[in-house]
Amino acid sequence: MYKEDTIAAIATPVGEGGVAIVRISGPEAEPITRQIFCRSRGKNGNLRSHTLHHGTIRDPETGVVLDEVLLALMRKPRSYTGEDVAEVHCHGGPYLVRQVLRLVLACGARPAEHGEFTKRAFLNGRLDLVQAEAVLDLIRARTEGGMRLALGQVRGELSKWVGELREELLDILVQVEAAIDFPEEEIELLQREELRGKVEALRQKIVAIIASYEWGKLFREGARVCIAGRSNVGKSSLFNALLGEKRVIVTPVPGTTRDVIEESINLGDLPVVLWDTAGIRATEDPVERIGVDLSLQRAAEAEAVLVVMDGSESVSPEDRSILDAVRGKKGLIVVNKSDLPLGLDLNWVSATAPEKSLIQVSARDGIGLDELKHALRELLLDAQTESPIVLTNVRHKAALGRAGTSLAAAVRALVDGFPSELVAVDLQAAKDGLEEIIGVVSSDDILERIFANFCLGK
Ligand SMILES: Nc1nc2c(ncn2[C@@H]2O[C@H](COP(=O)(O)OP(=O)(O)OP(=O)(O)O)[C@@H](O)[C@H]2O)c(=O)[nH]1
Ligand SMILES: [Mg+2]
Repeated sequence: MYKEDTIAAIATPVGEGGVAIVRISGPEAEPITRQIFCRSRGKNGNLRSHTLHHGTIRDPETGVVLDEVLLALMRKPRSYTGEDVAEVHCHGGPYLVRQVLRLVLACGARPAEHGEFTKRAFLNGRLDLVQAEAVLDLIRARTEGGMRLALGQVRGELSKWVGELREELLDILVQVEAAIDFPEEEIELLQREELRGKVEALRQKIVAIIASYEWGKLFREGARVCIAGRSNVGKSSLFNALLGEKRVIVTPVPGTTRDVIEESINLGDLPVVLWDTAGIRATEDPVERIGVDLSLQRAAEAEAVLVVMDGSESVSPEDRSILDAVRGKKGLIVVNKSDLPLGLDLNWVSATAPEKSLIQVSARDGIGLDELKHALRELLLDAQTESPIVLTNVRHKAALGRAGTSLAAAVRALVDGFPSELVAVDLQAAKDGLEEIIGVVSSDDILERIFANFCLGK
């Protein structure tokens, strides 16, 4: 499984802070700590587990005191990793905490690899694979929504669901395998029909959860929204207004924005990655032309586009070509400069892009922005049904996809009257897919890949 050595890392972010934590895990965690820690009252004696001890860290070689610290000792198995864990809470100076770590390593610990603490927690059965991965999502969550989803998975909601599905599948598998072991009990027609119903019901459940992935992904990674339109209509002004700060340059000169600028905003609990782009127009300038190509490319990639039009001017050929380019794409028409007299034929716009709602705003005066944000959120979450269990991880989605495909094959084998052995093979494959998710079966390289994404000290 893994080498039972003792690992250590700084568990808090680099930089100055109130406290910084050096985390140590493994059989030598306590002996190493005892070499460098000195309890403030008397001798170290029996350091109680799951208790904070006040004292100093000193270099055992020179006797020099490095810092005044709190030490938390958590003896196995009730610790994050399931091994003996010690955490030294020292003052949060980057130099200081590195010195403490240096001492710990000098006393025999090895620097931990990315995610190694969480990997050990998994290998020791403290967490299953879904929960371990969700720890990473929790750390990375940027909004309430993302955090809620991750926390649900850390607590094991998805694992429980997959576990129940696996149990149901095992029940079915037992029936099918009985028919293999006792050929005279080859599955009866009636039983086949009953089994088919059960397998199909399982498959439906999986399909429904796979559909929740898109929804979960929006919350985890943020929805990508591209602001597009011809030059000078106020795209950058709108970008700044939505952001609430003067992030990009705004000028009356057409062709101000040349590159794609990216920033994050939250629409309630939904994180959004917002792109400001170069105005789309025919241009001889090679730099600007690259920008224009990029705008169109990003508009195609995004989950939704905000097509900005200048409400004070009539429709131009560029406006037409942009509306054409994003036809069929999820989006809104943002008619900007509502503080100026209306010069745009709104009826024409609605008739030309009937699938996109039209919203009038003034980026300059901040009018209509709340309505725009509300409509954008609705649009992004449209048709994405909230399900009790939400998939957020592409690995889980792929494994469930494989399980679903195998179940579909099993249904077909049952309908076509194939021998029980063949039905069992498909069911077994579906079971493997489910077990891969929670890590009942997992290969080393899958684990490597998963934990490499973690930070050091986690
Ligand atoms: N009156 C009025 N002027 C606006 C509004 N929004 C933007 N403008 C003006 O329109 C001009 C162009 O604004 P930008 O935000 O730079 O437009 P853009 O679409 O990003 O332009 P490019 O980057 O060149 O494609 C500037 O002079 C802005 O001050 C608005 O709501 N009302
Ligand atoms: Mg601009």
